[in-house]
Amino acid sequence: MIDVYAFATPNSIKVPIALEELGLDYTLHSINIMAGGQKDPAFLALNPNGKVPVLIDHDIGGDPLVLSESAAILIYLAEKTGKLLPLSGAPRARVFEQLFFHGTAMGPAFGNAGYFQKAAPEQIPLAIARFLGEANRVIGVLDAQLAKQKFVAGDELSIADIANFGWLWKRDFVGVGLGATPNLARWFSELEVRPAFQTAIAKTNALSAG
Ligand SMILES: N[C@@H](CCC(=O)N[C@@H](CS)C(=O)NCC(=O)O)C(=O)O
Repeated sequence: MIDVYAFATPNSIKVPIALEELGLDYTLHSINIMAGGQKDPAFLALNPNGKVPVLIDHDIGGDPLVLSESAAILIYLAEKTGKLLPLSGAPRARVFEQLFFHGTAMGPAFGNAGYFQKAAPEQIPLAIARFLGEANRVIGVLDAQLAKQKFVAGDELSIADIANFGWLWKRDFVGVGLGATPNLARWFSELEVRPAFQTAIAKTNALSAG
């Protein structure tokens, strides 16, 4: 049995997408980060960092595994199933390359671009220019990558695609479009119609509906 604590956010949705692609059963629990649910003591006991997503795997023999950090969760699920991550060598290194690029380049750029435009208590033009510029630069890098191959790390769907999809799914919050990145637009439209992605999007959106 797998439990996932999440909300309709870019980092949360990666986990249900991976679980749907992998065909694993799970139960989704809503942590309303707009109402401070991520700071409740019960949730902080699961993730002292106070952020979604968190996954609990009860079926590992002994104590359940309580895991935070979306990229770590994606790697865990890929290794548990032997799917969405090549087992060795260059193909595996390429997936990690793209996963770390996502975590260190896209994640901070998109998160800060959205924050400084939509959530910050004051408008700081330099901060907006810096992070929005970086967000657009990052999608240009991905666009060039996707001109050469079907998926971000090669010719097979991997956890690196799932990681990048989350923030692009929420690109309106960031103020980023896909009009100038046709290869990234092609990749996004191919992913979002996959049945597993459709199911995960519906289930994740429902977390914020209540
Ligand atoms: N590095 C973390 C980032 C998680 C994160 O930033 N989660 C956001 C939602 S996408 C959150 O919980 N925000 C609430 C807060 O920061 O208080 C991951 O990849 O899981």
